Amino acid sequence: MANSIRVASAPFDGQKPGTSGLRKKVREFMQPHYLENFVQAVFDTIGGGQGKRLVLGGDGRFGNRQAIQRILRMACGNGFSEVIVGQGGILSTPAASCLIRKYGTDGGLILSASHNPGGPDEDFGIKFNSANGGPAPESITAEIHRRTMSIDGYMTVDAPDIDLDEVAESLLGEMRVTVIDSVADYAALLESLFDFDAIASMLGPGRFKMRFDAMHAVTGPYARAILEERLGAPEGTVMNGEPREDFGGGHPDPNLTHAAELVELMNGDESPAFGAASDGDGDRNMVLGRGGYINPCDSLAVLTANAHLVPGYARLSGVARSMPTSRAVDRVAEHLGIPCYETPTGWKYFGNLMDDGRITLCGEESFGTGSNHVREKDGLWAVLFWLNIIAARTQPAGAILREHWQQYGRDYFTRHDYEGIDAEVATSLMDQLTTSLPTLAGRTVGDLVVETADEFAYDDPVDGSRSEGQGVRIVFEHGRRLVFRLSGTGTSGATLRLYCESYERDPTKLELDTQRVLAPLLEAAESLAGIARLTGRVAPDVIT
Ligand code: G16
Repeated sequence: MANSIRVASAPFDGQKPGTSGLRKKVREFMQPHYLENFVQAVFDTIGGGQGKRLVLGGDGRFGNRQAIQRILRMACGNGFSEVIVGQGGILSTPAASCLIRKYGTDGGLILSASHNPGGPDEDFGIKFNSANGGPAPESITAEIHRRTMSIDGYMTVDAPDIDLDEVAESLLGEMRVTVIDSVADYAALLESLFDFDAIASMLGPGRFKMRFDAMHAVTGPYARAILEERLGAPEGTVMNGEPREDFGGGHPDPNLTHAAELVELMNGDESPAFGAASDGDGDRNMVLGRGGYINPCDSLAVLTANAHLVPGYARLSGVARSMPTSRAVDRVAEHLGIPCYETPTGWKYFGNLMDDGRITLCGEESFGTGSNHVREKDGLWAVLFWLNIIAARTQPAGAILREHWQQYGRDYFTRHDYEGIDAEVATSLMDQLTTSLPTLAGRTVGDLVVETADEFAYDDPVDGSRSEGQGVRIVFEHGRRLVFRLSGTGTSGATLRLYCESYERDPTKLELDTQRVLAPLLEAAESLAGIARLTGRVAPDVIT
């Protein structure tokens, strides 16, 4: 019997959850009591742990296993009745969401800094998902933060480590610890949504060739089990499939810059027909056809337009996208006669809409696509959705995309990221921009005339809550649009994101170079915001 112990501690500054949980440098997390204070704040916020049940797992990054052991002891010290842990401490974010829902727990803790790099000098993170399986809403994260500012101790027990490697049940004091297969429940859920027979007959040896880049992150075991073992894709379809604590030294962000190995393969002479990659914790996805990358905004639109071909999605109640995401999906929703919601950046804003039955599919420009099967975005789900459509239409991904543009027109879209800029400079840039907003309408910038300029605020139609300061929008004639916002997921300095889009209907202009098409808008962004002038940066660090 392990007796609860109270350990005294003092508050740390800055334990404010960002867009997706608390993300900090590992060294910051390694300070004594740092992790415990945050976890205790979570437990206090949900009304204590007495008799409650929790899902626990992470993306396997440096610090994952130790953190799980410490949280298990704390859960016991706080009176939880059961913690369900992924084998080896591994759970992808969508798999954790699936388990919370399936086993009806009171929530879950996911240890991940998502697409941020891992290792002793890199990033760690922790996020709390509520009983619906989704990221805690702002009202809860704000309360967690408030609690961290006054915390003076946490509850734990003195007990040895639990064996995380065997699927088994054991007791820690009176608390049951259930180590569960990390993949099985999630794989079964996906199998219930897609036409696995059609996908399997397409993926069989000697047929359609694809590659999935797990980037040495959490999806390796999931992708191997589903794509290779269940769907029969040849061994080797999954590349970089061994999860590593430092993601093999890479940056597990599935975009054109960081998934360069896959991008090169897809552009090569003998390229596979389809390529995909996922991120650190398995919720993001990037998909590529032969020779071409499919922008996440377009991907959401194509999935919506073709959902009727997928068994689990015969009927859509509605769709949603984050505000900076292009309006490609809006056009499909209009055509289908279903509502399309515009939310702030952050998956947490989709949760209410899904719980209320208002939307079935949703997505973001930041390589996130998902549905109401869980309450997180889901990388492998998106890959299977694409494979299901390709199998049903017997057409390659690139052809499906081109036909989509012919029908709906194309929303050219790019995002330019300026990373690690001085936080004060970034704030003052945004302040200057915000201050100028009332004067912008009607102003000519280069050849473009500003129609509207405002700061995005969101009123949640389900619970009536309001979220302000969610990005600056400047809309020019013909719906051309610039959006500026500061990232809520970085861990050093500030990251400025500039989103840029322009709609094209002319069928002869649908396959032009994105950066060239958007160059006049990008120039307007520079003259309005003075990024180079204020930050000294002449080019973005990442372009997607
Ligand atoms: C998180 C959120 C996403 C968001 C992304 C980028 O993704 O869940 O909703 O779009 O961060 O956010 P920001 O622009 O504030 O950096 P992930 O995959 O990092 O958990």
